Amino acid sequence: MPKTTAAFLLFLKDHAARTEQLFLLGDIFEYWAGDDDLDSAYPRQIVDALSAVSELGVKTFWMAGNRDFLVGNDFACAARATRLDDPHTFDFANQRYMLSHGDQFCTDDQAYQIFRAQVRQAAWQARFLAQPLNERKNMIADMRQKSRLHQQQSPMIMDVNRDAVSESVGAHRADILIHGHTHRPARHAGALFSRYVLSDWDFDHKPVRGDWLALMTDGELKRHHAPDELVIE
Ligand SMILES: [Mn+2]
Repeated sequence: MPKTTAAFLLFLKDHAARTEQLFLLGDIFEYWAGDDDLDSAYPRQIVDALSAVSELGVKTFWMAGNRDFLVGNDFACAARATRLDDPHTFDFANQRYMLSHGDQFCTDDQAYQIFRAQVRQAAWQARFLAQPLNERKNMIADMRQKSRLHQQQSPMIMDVNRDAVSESVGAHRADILIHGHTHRPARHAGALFSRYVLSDWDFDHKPVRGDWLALMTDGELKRHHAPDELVIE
């Protein structure tokens, strides 16, 4: 998705570069075959852009998504990013924030949760990463093909399970949860906590979309929707 990539690179250069801290919450890559793929053109382009942001003094944090969960230490070093666990919490302006990719809350999709538990095991990852890079890419292409077929049969991406969210937010005593993954951008204000859902990014297809949240020094949390300057016609 060349226009989406261009929009992301502009976002890094023109917006992320002006902040103090940048939190990326997963699925920046469509897939990640392993850190030995860092020298391929596309990963290299993104890693160099992230590294350039860090060089400007922006502290960069990386959380894995369900597509790029194989990102490892070599990637983090090259991108000059600090890897975060999912979820990650921090306190700011009297609020406790909880950041997550979001897929772990989609507990109604039981088949997916079984798959997720399997591929997040160290042993599974070690076995997978022991395959030659080209074979890994073939396996991923095969899995993505199957996933596309599955999505054509049941096109709705599952939403989060509200009970799973409440339980996790309660356990972390968070006031504000921020996540993506579900492609359902919204702000859900509840009695106990608020939940901000980020959009997916797509500048190659209509409707163009790609948002981010800016946490200001006074504690205001401001959403930016795919600004025009990132859209290439
Ligand atoms: Mn995802």
